[in-house]
Amino acid sequence: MKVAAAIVALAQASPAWLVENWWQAAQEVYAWASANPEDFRNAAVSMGNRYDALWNFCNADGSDEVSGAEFTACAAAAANHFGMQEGTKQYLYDFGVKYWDVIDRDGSGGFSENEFKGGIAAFVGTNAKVLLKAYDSNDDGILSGQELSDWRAMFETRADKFGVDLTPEKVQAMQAAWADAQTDGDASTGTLFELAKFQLNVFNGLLA
Ligand SMILES: [Ca+2]
Ligand SMILES: [Ca+2]
Ligand SMILES: [Ca+2]
Repeated sequence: MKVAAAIVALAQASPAWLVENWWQAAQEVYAWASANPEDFRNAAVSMGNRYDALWNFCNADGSDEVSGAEFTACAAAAANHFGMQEGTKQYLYDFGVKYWDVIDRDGSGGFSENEFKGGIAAFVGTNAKVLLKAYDSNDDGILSGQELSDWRAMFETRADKFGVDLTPEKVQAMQAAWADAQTDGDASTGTLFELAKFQLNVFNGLLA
């Protein structure tokens, strides 16, 4: 399932650029979520049941929390499942560790389903911000026109490099994920929220 890795593989994929911008984006998402908890919660909740496959994937024992051990195992399994590279597969895990206390709001030592959703929303939100940093050349906060073409071209290059066979079924599934992610009714643009939702759709689709 290297297709997901190729989607989040980023333009200026020099490790230093990615590390710097990814963690900066994570901080920006955190700062925004802290300042606007209601808006963040609404955005996270509006993604509905698109978390379910990830939740089931991580919640190995089917209890009402993802424990620390389950999360650690799940981050490693996701890295393999999605074909993440060594350099990038650490992100999900490091993100969980670094923001553990923020995500585990009630301090129970595990993630409830709602806490988990908040954490995943922040994670795909961070990836979406990095995509904007990489491709939003006119700096208007959305991807459109040539920017989307550039992203797509980079995706195809990376997919090819990772040995992903972009079958018509996969392309169709991604187009459906993109269409489903639209909240402004305009599939020719990708807002921050749409980019986040698109990734969640892809992850969910690959696991379902
Ligand atoms: Ca908790
Ligand atoms: Ca733009
Ligand atoms: Ca749009």
